[in-house]
Amino acid sequence: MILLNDDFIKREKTSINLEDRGFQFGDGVYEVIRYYDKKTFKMEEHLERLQRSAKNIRLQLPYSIEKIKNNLEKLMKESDIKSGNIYMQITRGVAARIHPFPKKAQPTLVAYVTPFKRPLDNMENGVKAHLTEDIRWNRCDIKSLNLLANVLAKQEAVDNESFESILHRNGIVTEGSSTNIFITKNNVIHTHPANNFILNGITRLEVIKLAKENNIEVKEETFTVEDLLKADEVFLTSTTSEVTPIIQVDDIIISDGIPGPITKKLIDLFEQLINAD
Ligand code: DCS
Repeated sequence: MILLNDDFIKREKTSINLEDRGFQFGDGVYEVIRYYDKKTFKMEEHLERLQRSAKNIRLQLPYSIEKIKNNLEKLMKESDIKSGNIYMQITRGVAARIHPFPKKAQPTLVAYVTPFKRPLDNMENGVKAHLTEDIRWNRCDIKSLNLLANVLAKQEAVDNESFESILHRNGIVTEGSSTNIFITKNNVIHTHPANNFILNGITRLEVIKLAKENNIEVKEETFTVEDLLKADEVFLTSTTSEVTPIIQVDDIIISDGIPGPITKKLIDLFEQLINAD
């Protein structure tokens, strides 16, 4: 089943209208929401961000947040996938292809679930990352469907046998192609502040909260590529990657190539949060 606007329909019966502005312009916003054992994780926070993203691109949501939430819960409950991701996107709808907002188009909401296993191996052993330039626009805080620069960066990671690309703007580390990046130095966590240069990840916010509750100092301040390469520990966060240690950035080995103590502690705390929620 997929959710198309307010209807639950069979996946085989879905088709994309070739004049949907999501398809032609990437004119829309999206969210990826995790669920574990048929329980959604931080659904409200994701929906609040969806509202903010929509407002920022001047897109009126077609339904109330309450209605969207209930429909997503139903989609998840009725699926035979026990643990997975809910993917949802809302576009500015179907209209003849002209750049300005169409006068009559109704937004198109599409959502479906996909199976997803927790990346336990990566979390335990850590992953390799690749450094590349952040060539995105200046509104990375909007979870927009336009992901071309992110796709190019992720492919560069794959080409370099890495799990993720770490992006930098003029030597300042912003985030990953689909993750937030953290470093630790002398027991203090550093991560880019939540401004227009990064997506303020839901996982990022939870990890900052967990760290502070456990008396680990967090500085939401910019840091440089040099700081990254000299860090004690590096890790990334996202809905699908949770907290994943980074043990190598290109040729530079981080924390002797094994996940460090602060990262491990946060992995444990995050796991407790999943189980408690
Ligand atoms: N930064 C970017 C650019 C992202 O695309 C994402 C999420 C994050 C950070 C982390 O945010 P969350 O903690 O809220 O997930 N990317 C989603 C995606 O496109 N696939 O999985 C998650």
